[in-house]
Amino acid sequence: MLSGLKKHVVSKDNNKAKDLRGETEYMTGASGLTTDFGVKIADDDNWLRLSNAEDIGPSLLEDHIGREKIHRFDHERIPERVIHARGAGAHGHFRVFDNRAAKWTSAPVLTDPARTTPIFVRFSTVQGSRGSADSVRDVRGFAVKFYTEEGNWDLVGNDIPVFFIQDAIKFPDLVHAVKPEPHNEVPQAQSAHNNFWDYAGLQPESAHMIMWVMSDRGIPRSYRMMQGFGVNTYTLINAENKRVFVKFHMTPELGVHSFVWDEALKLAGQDPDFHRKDLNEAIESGCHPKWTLGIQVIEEKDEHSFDFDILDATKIWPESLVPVQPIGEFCLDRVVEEYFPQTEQVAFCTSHVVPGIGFSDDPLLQGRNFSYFDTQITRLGINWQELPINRPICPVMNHHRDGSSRHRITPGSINYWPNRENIGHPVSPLQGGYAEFNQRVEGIKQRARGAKFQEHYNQAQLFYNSLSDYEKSHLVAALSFELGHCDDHRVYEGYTKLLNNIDFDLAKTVAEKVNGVVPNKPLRVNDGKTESTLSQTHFASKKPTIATRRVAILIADGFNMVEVEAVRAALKSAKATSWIIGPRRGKISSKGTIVSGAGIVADHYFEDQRSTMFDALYIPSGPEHVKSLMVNGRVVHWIREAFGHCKVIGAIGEAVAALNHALEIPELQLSKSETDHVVSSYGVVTAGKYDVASAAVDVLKIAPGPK
Ligand code: HDD
Repeated sequence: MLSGLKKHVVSKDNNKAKDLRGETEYMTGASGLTTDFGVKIADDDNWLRLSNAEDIGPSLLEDHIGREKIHRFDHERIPERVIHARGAGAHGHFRVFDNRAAKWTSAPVLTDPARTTPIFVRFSTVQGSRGSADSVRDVRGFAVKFYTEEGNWDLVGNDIPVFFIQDAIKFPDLVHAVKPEPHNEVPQAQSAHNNFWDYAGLQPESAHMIMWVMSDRGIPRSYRMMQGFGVNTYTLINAENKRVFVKFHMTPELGVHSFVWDEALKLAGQDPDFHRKDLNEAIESGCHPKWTLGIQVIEEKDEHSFDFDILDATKIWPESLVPVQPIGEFCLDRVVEEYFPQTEQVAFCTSHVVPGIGFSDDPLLQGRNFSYFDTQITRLGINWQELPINRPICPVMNHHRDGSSRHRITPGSINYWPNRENIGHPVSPLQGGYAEFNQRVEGIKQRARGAKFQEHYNQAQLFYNSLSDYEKSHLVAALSFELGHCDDHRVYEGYTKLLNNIDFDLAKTVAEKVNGVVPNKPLRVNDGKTESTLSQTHFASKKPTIATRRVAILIADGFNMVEVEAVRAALKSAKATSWIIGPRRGKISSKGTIVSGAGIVADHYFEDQRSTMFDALYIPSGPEHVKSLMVNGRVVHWIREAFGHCKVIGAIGEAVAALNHALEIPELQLSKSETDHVVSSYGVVTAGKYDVASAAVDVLKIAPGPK
């Protein structure tokens, strides 16, 4: 139960936190309202105007206080990120386990176990605008800024280990195709439209990535339950100037879990901020999300030993060939104090690496290294690196000067190199200066990609084969949903044809659903190969825990208070959160005390929350309360919907009848007597009578499976 976290010292007072504190100004009641230039304001409600007792006259341009307020407001918005516009961030810290990575890299952030490196992480969706919903089907961004003592290192990754395209030159087309269509700006935060599937069908290199996005990975239950991947191939350089190729992996302690599709769709309307709130709720309750940082390493001599190109971002390095080696861990322990200066103004660049970490010739990474810096100039201005959230914790000294919104003051007459004072001089690699790896390169200048870059379906098939049956059925449903939203026959016919390169059954099932091209024979043989780490089930069952899971307790007047208190205590000790949902937000009387008024105050009522917002449902006993629950259509819907979304449901005594009434599933095993205690294969836990001793066990039984 998050035991690892206890060992992990919370470093709220790290160097970056101290740095940001210097910029933090608390508003207090004591000091009065002032202008931006510090003059106290006497009237903030009335524009200066000519008026008399009867008539309001014209407003005066002279009112510098009124003008300042409107000017500031008029310019509050900056361009949102062209992609990954919607995000949520948090602060934390990273530490390596030991110096095992020293054989590959000289970067102290990856090798010095005595160091704690402050980090800032921003999670995001890709397609939607800043105000779109969290739960939509999409790739999730997973960008980590390490504030190292040698400068900032940005690992700008996703929750999916591959990408849609191999070459950065295609990126604008990909983004144009997935974003809302240009003529009507529809749809928002969705890839389910003609342009995206048109593009995907004509770009078979995206096939592998499409399999991932259409799988349950595209609808994660929480940012805290996602893997993160650097995706591109980077390099590590050691003290002897030897280089290896590397891929970065981030594996969550809580396992990898997803919504079911119907849940995600509904949540987009019912609670569009679900992931953002979930992240803050967990951090504030002390359950700091944690990931292990692992690396896959390929020696230079083995670069060409695989049947895929290791610099191709549409390919994984299968873990059975190249194992992931855990080297450290990071956790998020502090929420942002204000969204805009931190989560909105944070800016990542793949080109920001520190000595000991380098790039590869991965053609996608090469283009990214140009694009990120460039986009920050549009978004934040040329001095974006001076913004508090972006500036490093180590000294910055150079001859860059001026530009819009320059903050730093650099006294002295020297702003160039070389200079007579030797100020701001380059530093040798031995003293920490960044040196590019001396790579030998030969070639012909041409627009071309290597032979292995031409193969697009092997790993798409490997991914599909590796899914469990229910994951496959979710994938089919997702593809059918998306193609079903395309009304141009060339689009859905084209994509269903392409699917037959991956798997015949997959292509046939989807094509039959969406009126696509139903194949009569496979285009390619399915070799049946699998890779266990590609299925979410691989990560879900390692350390089952209900920590941070949200449990709704449904009650009405006459509920059994003893049971509710005992279950809440058991949930609390397991670090889960429970919420009382009743017929009204207010006091609900407990069994036998309806007259005297004892009871519990409900956090919410049946209408203002929905089952989609919780991981499990619990209904205590009590004849009167169960009677009123059973005749409440909304409660019946709560139970049915939770069951349909594979949530764990617990019921005691009379409440068992409420489940029977709502679900009407004859084969569902429920307790039939006072001594009966049944855990059904559907994840429904029922008991005839409440037994305090077994409460803790029940709680553990509702640990979520690989949903
Ligand atoms: Fe990108 C943002 C991840 C390919 C160009 N990207 C952005 C963010 C993430 C990624 C997580 C949000 C960062 C934040 O929270 O501020 N991008 C990826 C991954 C890729 C990838 C994992 C494939 C391996 N990206 C990619 C390419 C290009 C870009 C090929 C351009 C050639 N990405 C951008 C961008 C963004 C961006 C336009 C928009 C906002 C920003 O950079 O800061 O420059």
